[in-house]
Formats: sequence, structure tokens, C-alpha cells
Amino acid sequence: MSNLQTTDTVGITFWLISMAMVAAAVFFFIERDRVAGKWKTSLTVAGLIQLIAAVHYFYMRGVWVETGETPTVYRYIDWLLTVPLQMIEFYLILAAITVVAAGVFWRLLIGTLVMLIAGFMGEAGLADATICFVIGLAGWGYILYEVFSGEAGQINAASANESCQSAYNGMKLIVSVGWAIYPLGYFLGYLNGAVSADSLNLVYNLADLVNKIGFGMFIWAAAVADSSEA
Ligand SMILES: *C/C=C(C)/C=C/C=C(C)/C=C/C1=C(C)CCCC1(C)C
Repeated sequence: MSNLQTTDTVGITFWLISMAMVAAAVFFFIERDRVAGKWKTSLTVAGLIQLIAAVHYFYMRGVWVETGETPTVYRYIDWLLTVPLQMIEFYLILAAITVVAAGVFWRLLIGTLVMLIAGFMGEAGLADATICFVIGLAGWGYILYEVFSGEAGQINAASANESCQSAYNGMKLIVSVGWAIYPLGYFLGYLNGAVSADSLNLVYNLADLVNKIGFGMFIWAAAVADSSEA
């Protein structure tokens, strides 16, 4: 059964999101032309995030449609590449307004690695799923601290550039509210009685749609607004 079936809701979401990500990648790359110089790298990175995710979604869709299994390895390779790129986005937005210590980026990266390595070990059955969940939450908590109250948050609060602030605040909303969908997926998939591949993949797919394309849209909106004022 290697073709997408009409009854395969999760498979259909894999397909839809693959295409949305291809479109979003093209969009950000083309829109790069229209924004001021200091925003160009941010849009390039936003486009790369969509492109990397789109390719992984093609493979994940294949695994799901052909075997009905959760494509854990592809999922985590994708996250391992795209989440650090999102952390680079935070850094770039701040660097567009002021001089930022590289430590900001490294701390965000450490939080990301703790969160993702724990999640992978739990999902792959390499360690206890509940303990990994708690460690993953701690990594996420550390990122939230840095973004809201740590050095990154303080730099943003002190800045006067409205567009950078609105991009940064949009990204804050993504990592807090948008990212909360992921632990929910993990919980429904692994910690809520029997393992449920359907809810796990459905919720993760939805989360990726919001947090990859949505994240890029916040940056794009701020970049366009800022560029037309200048
Ligand atoms: C583009 C992909 C993104 C933005 C992926 C984000 C993934 C997370 C925020 C995952 C979080 C998790 C926890 C907070 C607890 C442990 C399980 C995880 C890894 C699903």
C-alpha cells in the first residue's frame, strides 16, 4: 500500500504540509528581494528552514504511508537542523539592532540540544519516556527563560526599533504558545496509556505547520514593515 489513501488523515497532513513548506520556502526566498539589507539574512534562514523541513516531510510521508510507522529518525534530524536555525533567527533579529554577545546564541543552542536529545531518547525507546519528557521540558524551560528574561530578552526590551521588537515578540509567542503543542503531542503519543502513532504524528504535523511557517511569517511581516518605513 504505497499510495496515499483517502482514509489516511495523518498521511494527508504529511502531504499538505510538505507542499505548504515548499511554497513557503519559495516565498521567503523571493521576498528577500524586497526587504532592507539588514533583514535579508533573516529571510534566507527562514526560507532554508522551510526547505529542510519540506525535504524531511517527503521522506516522513513515505515512511508513514508505506509502513504506518512513526518516522522518528527523520523527524528528529529535521528538528536538529531547523530548531538551531530558529535560534539563529533570534540572534539575527537582535544583531540587526545592536551588538549581541555570541553567548546568547550558544545558550539557546544548549537548551535546544537538551530538549531534542531527551525527546529522541524517549521516543526511540532508548530511555524511560517519562524521565525524557521531564528533561525535555527543562531544556525548553531554559530557552523560555533566555528568550523572556535572560540576556536576549533584556536586549530586546531595551531596543527602540519597533519592527525588530515586533518580530522578536512574535517569535516569543511561537516558542511559548506554539511550541507547547510539541510536548502535548509527545504526551498523547507516549504517556497517555497505549502508544498512539496517529495522535503523535497529527499533533507534531500541526505543530510544525504553525511553528515553522508561522515563525517565518512574523519575521517577514516585520521585515516588510521596517523596509517600507525606511
Ligand atoms: C521546526 C521544529 C520545531 C520548532 C520543533 C520543536 C520541538 C519542540 C519544542 C519539542 C519539545 C519537546 C519537549 C518540550 C518535551 C520532550 C519532548 C519534545 C522533544 C517533543
